[in-house]
Amino acid sequence: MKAFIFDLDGVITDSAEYHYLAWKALGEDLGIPFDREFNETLKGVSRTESLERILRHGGRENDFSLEEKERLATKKNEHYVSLISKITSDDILPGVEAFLSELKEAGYKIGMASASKNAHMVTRQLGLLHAFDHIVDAATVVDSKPHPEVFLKAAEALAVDPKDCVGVEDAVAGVEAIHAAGMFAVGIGDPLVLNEADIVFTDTTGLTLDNVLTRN
Ligand code: B16
Ligand code: MG
Repeated sequence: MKAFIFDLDGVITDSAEYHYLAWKALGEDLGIPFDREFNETLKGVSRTESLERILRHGGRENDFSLEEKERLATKKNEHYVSLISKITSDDILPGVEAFLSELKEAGYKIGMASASKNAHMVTRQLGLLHAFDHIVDAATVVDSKPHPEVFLKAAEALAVDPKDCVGVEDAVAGVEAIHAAGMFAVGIGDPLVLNEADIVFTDTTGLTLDNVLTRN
């Protein structure tokens, strides 16, 4: 293995929680309440596709014009940005900084593959921009996860063959994208939900080079 490529939301920081709160508030405004179980199906999914899934979930998929849907997505994003504007390095998930340092010292390339258009902003807020050799976010990607494009672009920017990359993800769609890119998949979360991953750690404290390489 020569490179590690990380998802952002739910892996580096718990912004997945803020996405959930912002979508939930919008859903409630639209009379579409939903729970954490449904929210699992939104993780790693782009903003527009997430909105489509929520509208379908509430049987309201034909109730809004394209412009109205754009307004709804913007409203959610403004709420999300206001929630994450308060995050700091204290919001980096436990074990992540130590793991990033361990990888850097061991000479691995480090990339980010995020479906979020806010990835640079969130990473800057966390004080982690310097820790990544390259960040690919949704702004430069045509096909969202589970399509492999975002992981393949990160590998290309790092000049590493995808088969020599480890992808780290908290979302089912993300694990699928890692495998479709031909990479080794590390899941963070519930092993029953992320059962397609090659290794699953229930949380980020399991992330050490030893733990990953001995199971690889
Ligand atoms: P934005 P990741 C994803 O980021 C989130 O998991 C997903 O819930 C969100 O809808 C998506 O980014 C789009 O985010 O609205 O900020 O562009 O997990 O791939 O880092
Ligand atoms: Mg994620």
